[in-house]
Amino acid sequence: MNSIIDKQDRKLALSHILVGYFAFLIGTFCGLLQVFIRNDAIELPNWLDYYQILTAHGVLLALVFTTFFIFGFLISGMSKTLGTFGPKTRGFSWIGFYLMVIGTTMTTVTIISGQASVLYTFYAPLQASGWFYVGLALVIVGSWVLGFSLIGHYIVWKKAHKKQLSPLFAFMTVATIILWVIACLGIVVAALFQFIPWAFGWVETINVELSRSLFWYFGHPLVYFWLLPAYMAWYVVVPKIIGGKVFSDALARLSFVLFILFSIPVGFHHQLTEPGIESFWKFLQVVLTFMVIIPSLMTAFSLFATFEITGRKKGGRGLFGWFTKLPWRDVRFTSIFIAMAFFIPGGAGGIINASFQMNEVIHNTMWVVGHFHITVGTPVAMTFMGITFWLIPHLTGRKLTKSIKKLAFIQIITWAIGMLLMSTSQHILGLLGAPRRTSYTGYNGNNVALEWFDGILSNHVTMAIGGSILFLSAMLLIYIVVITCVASPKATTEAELVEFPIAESDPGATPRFLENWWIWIGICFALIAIAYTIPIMDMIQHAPPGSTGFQTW
Ligand code: HAS
Repeated sequence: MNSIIDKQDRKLALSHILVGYFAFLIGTFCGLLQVFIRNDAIELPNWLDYYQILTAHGVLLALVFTTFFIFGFLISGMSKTLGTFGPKTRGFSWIGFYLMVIGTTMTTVTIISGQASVLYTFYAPLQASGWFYVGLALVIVGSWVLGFSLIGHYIVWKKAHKKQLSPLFAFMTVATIILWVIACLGIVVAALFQFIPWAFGWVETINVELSRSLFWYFGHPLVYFWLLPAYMAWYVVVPKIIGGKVFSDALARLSFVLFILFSIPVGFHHQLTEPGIESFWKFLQVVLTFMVIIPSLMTAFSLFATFEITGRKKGGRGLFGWFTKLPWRDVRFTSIFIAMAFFIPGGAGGIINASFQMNEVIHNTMWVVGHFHITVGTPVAMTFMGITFWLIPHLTGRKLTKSIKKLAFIQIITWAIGMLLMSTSQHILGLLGAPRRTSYTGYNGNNVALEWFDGILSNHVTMAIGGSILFLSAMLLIYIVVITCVASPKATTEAELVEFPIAESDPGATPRFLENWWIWIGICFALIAIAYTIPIMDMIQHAPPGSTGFQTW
């Protein structure tokens, strides 16, 4: 294992992370505008509209920031645990990076120029410029090139270490990339054979139900592509930070295998209220959704066990004495612990969403917006922040200074407060019936709608206060990123170098077949075939006339 990552690999990783944070900067500013627009508190210039901002917010944060940051983290960890990249791996990784940058730029230009106010789920029959879809396809292709170059690095290591289980970080990276590549098949087929020909006018109409189903075939595993790198930090980095070790190497690997199997054949749980899909297939995919909850619950169990064992080793007595022994003054731990804590209600909300009857109540309401701000917006994003505090200094060879640690604490506390206010009010608004994806409207003075704005601390005002605190916290984070990148003092000795924490994990009792990827890929495709073949065939064979494109902006 490298003590310090090779300079060339650090440059590659840092480039990804900085592009990710540039997208984060623009995306969070859009978020601030949104909460004020929804309160009718600001008037936009006529060349800009709410749906343009909302599209930019979703694409730049949910698709761009996450993808670039994730690859920056995976590149660092793979170089750390498997050794320096060979020239081929590094060369292909740079190609993947530039493809993603070009694709992101194309997509962002179409949004800013008002040709793609279709939101990040780009539901047809809303039709964006064809270059929007080409740009997204390039981001996906670039991420595949990156993914395969990391798998290439893994294969080189495996050849040199026959019969050995790979280090846990590398195993989890490969599992995440397998999940990502299989999940992207849906969106690549939709983009290449539906959206791009339709948007460029080569075909008149689009099969809307099919395009949405292919999107959600991709859209739900997309959330695990976000979550699994966070879980990698939870499983492999946090135990090292708290002075412990991985609770169970086998459980950690099994949980990632279960995500490969169950995270894809569940997309219909985003379409439970949609006609055109028979109830049986929705029901089957809801059952599979509840299967995909299991690896998350296994993770929760494993984390609690890690904390308790480590806390007791440090002298924690009684039922909860171990809790006080955890390193609360270490922002690298506390940030990620808060992220985990948010995932308890976030995950519980997911279970409500997936319950057929309850989905009828919350679908397309602000409840869902509240859900994803305490899933991707905090467990994932705040874990990425917790990683950032040490990863950027590690990659730049700069110190993690006391002042930065203090600012980092302020940043995570303000993020947690802002998110608590904003997400809670969004959940309540959803239960009161407030729809998502709408700009400000009083519905002609309708009493029910006016209730959403009732009182000084109405849910909308609370959402705006929470959103404003989040924005300030985000700006503080950007300041921390810039300072740790270019201004913090350089480490002059080995001891001053910020480590990349990797916990010890004992694979002694781990069954070797867990690393036989072809078994898991085969079962994954079998489950996908069972869950999707007949309903997708039905959507094609009994396709309605299809829709031309609409630009409602
Ligand atoms: Fe979700 C909608 C169901 C997880 C993100 N979800 C969304 C959307 C996004 C999103 C972005 O069934 C909106 C998409 C759109 O724009 O329309 N979601 C689930 C389910 C899970 C789930 C069942 N979602 C996530 C994750 C996300 C994410 C993770 C991002 C990272 N979601 C849905 C459904 C919809 C939906 C429907 C569609 C709603 C609609 O109708 O539109 C499960 O994976 C959740 C399992 C997790 C748990 C929690 C386990 C707890 C853990 C933390 C333990 C912490 C510890 C630390 C131990 C059951 C692992 C110590 C803590 C202490 C406090 C001591």
